Amino acid sequence: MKHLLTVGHRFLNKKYALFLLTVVLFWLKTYFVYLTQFSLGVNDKMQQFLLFVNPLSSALLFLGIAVIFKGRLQQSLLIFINFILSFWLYANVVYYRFFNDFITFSTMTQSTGNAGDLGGSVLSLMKVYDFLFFADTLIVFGLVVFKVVKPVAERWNIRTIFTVFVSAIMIFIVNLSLAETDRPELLSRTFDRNYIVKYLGAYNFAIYDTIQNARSNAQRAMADSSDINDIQNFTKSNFAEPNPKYYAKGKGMNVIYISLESLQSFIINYKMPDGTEVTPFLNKLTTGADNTTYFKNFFHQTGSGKTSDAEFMMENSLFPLSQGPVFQMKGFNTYQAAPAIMNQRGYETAAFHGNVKSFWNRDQMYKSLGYERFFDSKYYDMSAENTKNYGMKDKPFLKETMPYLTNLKQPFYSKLILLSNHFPFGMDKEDTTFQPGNFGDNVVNNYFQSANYMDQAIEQFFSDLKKAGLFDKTIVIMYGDHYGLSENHNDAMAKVLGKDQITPFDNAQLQRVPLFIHIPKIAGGTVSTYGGEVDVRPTLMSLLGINTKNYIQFGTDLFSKQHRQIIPFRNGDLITNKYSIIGGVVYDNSTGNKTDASLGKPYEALAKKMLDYSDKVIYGDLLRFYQPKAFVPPDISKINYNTDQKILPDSNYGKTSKTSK
Ligand code: GP9
Ligand code: MN
Repeated sequence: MKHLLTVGHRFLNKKYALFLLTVVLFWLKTYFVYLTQFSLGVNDKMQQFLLFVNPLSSALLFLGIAVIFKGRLQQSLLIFINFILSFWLYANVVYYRFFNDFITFSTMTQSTGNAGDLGGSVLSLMKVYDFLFFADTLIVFGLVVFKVVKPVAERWNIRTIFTVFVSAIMIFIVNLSLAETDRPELLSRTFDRNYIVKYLGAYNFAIYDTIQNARSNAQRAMADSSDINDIQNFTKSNFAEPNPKYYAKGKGMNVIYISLESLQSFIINYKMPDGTEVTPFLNKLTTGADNTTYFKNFFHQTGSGKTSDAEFMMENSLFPLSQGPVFQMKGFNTYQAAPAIMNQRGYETAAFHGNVKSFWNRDQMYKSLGYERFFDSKYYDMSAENTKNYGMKDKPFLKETMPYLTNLKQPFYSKLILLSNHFPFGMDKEDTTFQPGNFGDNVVNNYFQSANYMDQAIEQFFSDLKKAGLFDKTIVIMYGDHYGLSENHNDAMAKVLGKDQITPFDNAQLQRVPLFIHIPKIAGGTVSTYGGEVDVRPTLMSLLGINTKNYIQFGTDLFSKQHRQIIPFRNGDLITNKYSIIGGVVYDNSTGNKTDASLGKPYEALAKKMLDYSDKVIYGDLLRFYQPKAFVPPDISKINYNTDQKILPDSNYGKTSKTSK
């Protein structure tokens, strides 16, 4: 025993020992905390490996600072740095216990309620055993204070110090490249804060978040209140006067948006080779059933923020960004979004989505958009049979949403985001009897099955709305958020569409997504007006009888006679009712053939102006300088999705028939 102690003692007094011991203890502690304190959704061997490795580079990088110095200072710095890092990790643990999320720069500095929410409850979130989060700090502290380890008198050799930092950087680079292989575009798109922590660690996440935040603040600081003037003139002069046939026809009614995950228009009225329809219910709506209008020339305009970009356009009539998801990058801007507009007119506002609230930074952005309530996965039965990839399958999701919906104060403005028709579209056997396609590509084949499932889910939902007595006093807007089948599947898509190949022109046409608008008492049918996601907010506002002439918006009312049929995309392409301008080449829509490039010029100039102005609004956070008359921005500090939302599912729902129908 005594011998062992001497050996240990001798080892600890080697020049590099205390540093190495601190690094290893800290590394293992962090890994243990990841495993036990956060639910990071680690689901493959690579992710397991990265979770284990990722604390190492941070440990070497930060603790490495200590070894630039010698003697007692080196020891004190090791303890101090270890303490700061441990404290940061512990702060995240406590924050996570309450918010199920990680601390970000903005939640700390902005008075948006989050940090305030914690306030007095911090103590109640702390547990007796929490000192263990500092176990490594305490061990190293003990070794130093009780002089088990003596200070190293001589300075480390420069090359060794260098090696420490180079190893930290090398390990980080390998970590990042493996992470990007497992999850492409991790840093440029973020997805969910959980993902960055899972792949790169809590410390790297803090660095990443600080850089993003600094960049955002710099863009904002450069903006000036006069920057909004030209933009205001532009949007005002491009305002499309509402069509009296539709204006205010939905005044005072409820609103339900349904985001149809990855649904493309080609599937509407498509028949499988044996003649089976894929979406029989939606097909019926295209004939005007249920007072529904179908827009067959409607396009998604999303960028890398996919679903969230679509949501952004629908509610702000601004374009998403060409780089990075606007939900992630500009979640704290001032907006004048539809939920906020309706909320101050007495509407209750609620969003429903069967995935964790932090995905696409929704929990922050929804507050800025003015959503009072956000029902995320916490409110749903996320059992294995109800979920696949990201979260809830559409049928149980819509079923479980109903009793919340019927319990909202009317009129309400709500948004339901479907999820199960998501890449790669494979389904559980028990959920479908629909035969997959046979086009030589499993993703494409399964898409039909999964879209059919969504169609059934919506049919059921429509019937539930009728049973609950909501259907005749609710505007329902359903839209495909973005494409489901990327260009990588064009070989199979050519077979699906009976073409030899998919040309760039065809590909642009495939960006059509369905838009259905159910307006009680208004006759529906299929219309061929061209439009895109930015056009929906002005359309809805007209239906609700709200004049948006003084709002900054880049779309125009789809029902207006003055509606502008131009659809700019974030990759620089654009489509009008006459032309498709793809990679600078102008095609005539009616023939699909190339035509005179000069014909596209005026449209290109207009599209560029729209995108540039929209970017200016977002990067400069310009809406903080301007408020349309009678608009009051949401009071974000009053919105809280974390504690009980004081709403339960309607306990009477389904028991008694609310209608006499
Ligand atoms: C995730 C859901 C799907 O919550 O919105 O995201 P997507 O990949 O379609 O943007
Ligand atoms: Mn989506």
